[in-house]
Amino acid sequence: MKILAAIARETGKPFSVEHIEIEEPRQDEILVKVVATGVCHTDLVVRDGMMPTPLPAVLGHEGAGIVEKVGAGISKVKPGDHVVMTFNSCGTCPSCKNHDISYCHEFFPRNFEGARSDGSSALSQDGTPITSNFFGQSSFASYAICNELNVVKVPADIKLELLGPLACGIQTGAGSVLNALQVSQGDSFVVFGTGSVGLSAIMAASAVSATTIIAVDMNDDRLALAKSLGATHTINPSKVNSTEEILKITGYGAKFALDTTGIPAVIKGAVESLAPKGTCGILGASGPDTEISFNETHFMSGGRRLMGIVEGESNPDVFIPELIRLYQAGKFPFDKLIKMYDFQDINQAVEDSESGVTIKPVVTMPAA
Ligand code: CXF
Ligand code: ZN
Repeated sequence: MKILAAIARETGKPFSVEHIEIEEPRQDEILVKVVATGVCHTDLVVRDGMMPTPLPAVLGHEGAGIVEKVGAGISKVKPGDHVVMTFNSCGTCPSCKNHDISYCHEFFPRNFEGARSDGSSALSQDGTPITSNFFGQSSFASYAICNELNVVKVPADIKLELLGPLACGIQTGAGSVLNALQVSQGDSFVVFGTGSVGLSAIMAASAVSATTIIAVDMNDDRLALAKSLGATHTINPSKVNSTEEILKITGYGAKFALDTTGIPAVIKGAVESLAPKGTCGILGASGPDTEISFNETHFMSGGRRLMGIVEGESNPDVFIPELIRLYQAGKFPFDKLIKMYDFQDINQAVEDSESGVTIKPVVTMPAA
């Protein structure tokens, strides 16, 4: 079948919207008519050649759409179901067996290799294969093929266009708070970086009534937005020393910190801002050679902890519907982060995301 897709053809260059071909779904695959897809920082990292995903590629990994067709072996969803497509996993390794699927032992090949596990591609143009199956979906396209492990059924009574970002960026921020760090009522929590992940973390901390929620960012407009979404305090580290401020606000330091930037100096500050027995989560994808350091005595003597977090340690079949319920209850207004763009304008969406004009761009497919 012919589909419309945004192709990353050359490193660092804009996407090119073209017609290509998609195969029929195999017996263990699901064909989804894509309605909208969020743009995530990871799509841009891959476009920029910082991961070994081969180009030309159809990227996109926050897809939302309607099931069009299923292979004979599919029972989880049926044509007509509303779904989002999340990260892929193998389903059989020790992590997957233990429901820790974001730590799938095959996370990298299943999400970044850009092919089915047998090496084949579901996408081609004039007979030449194009990298497909990015995060088990490649959803910058009018149709995408996914599988039972990364498809999540969502209710049909909520605007589907909004839901794609729940499948990566928003579940990463909210899940880091609710699943990984397990921030709860009365806790103090500080987040470094107020992009879509950081702001989702703030909304989640607010939803569970953390008492002190501190947002740290150099951008005053973002700090104002963070406040409107539940931050109790904001700090601009270009104006004041953030560690000193956090110690002043909390007394002993924060019980929980979350770095969303992946910047070593920021992570150092996040660890230094922890109270004794406090935990710092890190989730930024900063490239394969980045190393971090912090003071050994301070870290050890306070029993402090550092935790790597992928995809908010989410079990998406459970967590995404939970986030939708919180949204419907008015406790998780993630729609405030989203701006919609026509699919044809995907490069404008990317530009606005990179300049900070838009927090979470979502590209919507033409109706026909
Ligand atoms: C990524 C972030 C870096 C680690 C792998 C998962 N998440 C999606 O954008
Ligand atoms: Zn992502």
